Amino acid sequence: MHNNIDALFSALWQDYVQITPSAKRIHKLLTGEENSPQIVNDHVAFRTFDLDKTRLNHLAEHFLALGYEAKGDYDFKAKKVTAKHYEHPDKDQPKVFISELRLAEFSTQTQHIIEGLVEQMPASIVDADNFLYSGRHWQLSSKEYQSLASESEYASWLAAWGYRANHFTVSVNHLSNLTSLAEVNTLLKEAGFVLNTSGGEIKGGESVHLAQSSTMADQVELEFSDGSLTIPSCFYEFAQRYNLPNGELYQGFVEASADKIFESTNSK
Ligand code: OOG
Ligand code: NI
Repeated sequence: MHNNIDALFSALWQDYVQITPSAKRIHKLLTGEENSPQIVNDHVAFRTFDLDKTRLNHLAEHFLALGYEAKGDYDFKAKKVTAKHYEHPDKDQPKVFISELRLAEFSTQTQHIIEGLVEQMPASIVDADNFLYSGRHWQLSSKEYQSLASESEYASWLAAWGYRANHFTVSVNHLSNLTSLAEVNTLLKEAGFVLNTSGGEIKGGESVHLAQSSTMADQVELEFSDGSLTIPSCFYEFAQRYNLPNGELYQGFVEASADKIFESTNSK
């Protein structure tokens, strides 16, 4: 496991931008060319399957070892997903959102395909330093990919891309030249980026202490065992947080909004 937070997030970012070219362009757009202030990440998100070898807790271990603490628990009934978020005592570090797909709630065909993928993966790999940006550890055919996608686009995304950051999230509160999420969205749309409009362009808002928006994932050509397909890779998210009545900035997530953010990797 990594013993350095900055090294881990820097490796995650390098892996992420390789398959998410728009994230690099958006990063430039938001910081400007001159005197670019640093982008602060609100959070980074990961996905996994809830099989013994790969469950959420194995991913979380990497962050617990770096001093992160478990905070919120979330349940997405329709998506058949459970999630947790983690925070570091140093509030300048990004939060981490990890979710897992509940296989038992899927058809036997989907369960069978996913068990077959995870079987190919050595158990010890989840402890490796680079596990969180190691990609997929299995052979996958485009037929299997499409079969999974017909039941769950979360499942097909994870089968195709494996273990890596699913998205990074810009903290709008920390931007110096833009003061609201609506302004960020306008800038993105003017530059030609496509936003996720499921549940509205802005999910949540001041009333739930968190406003979020995201791009639709980039489309990237990926090699399968029987040829290649152009499929959604990763997306970029933007989050603006508001104070709680006690004056502290809200640090959690909002289930109804997150439910729609998941759809940023849908193919349409
Ligand atoms: C996670 C979606 C939820 C948020 O900020 O609410 C989320 C995912 O797509 O894996 O990131
Ligand atoms: Ni997110």
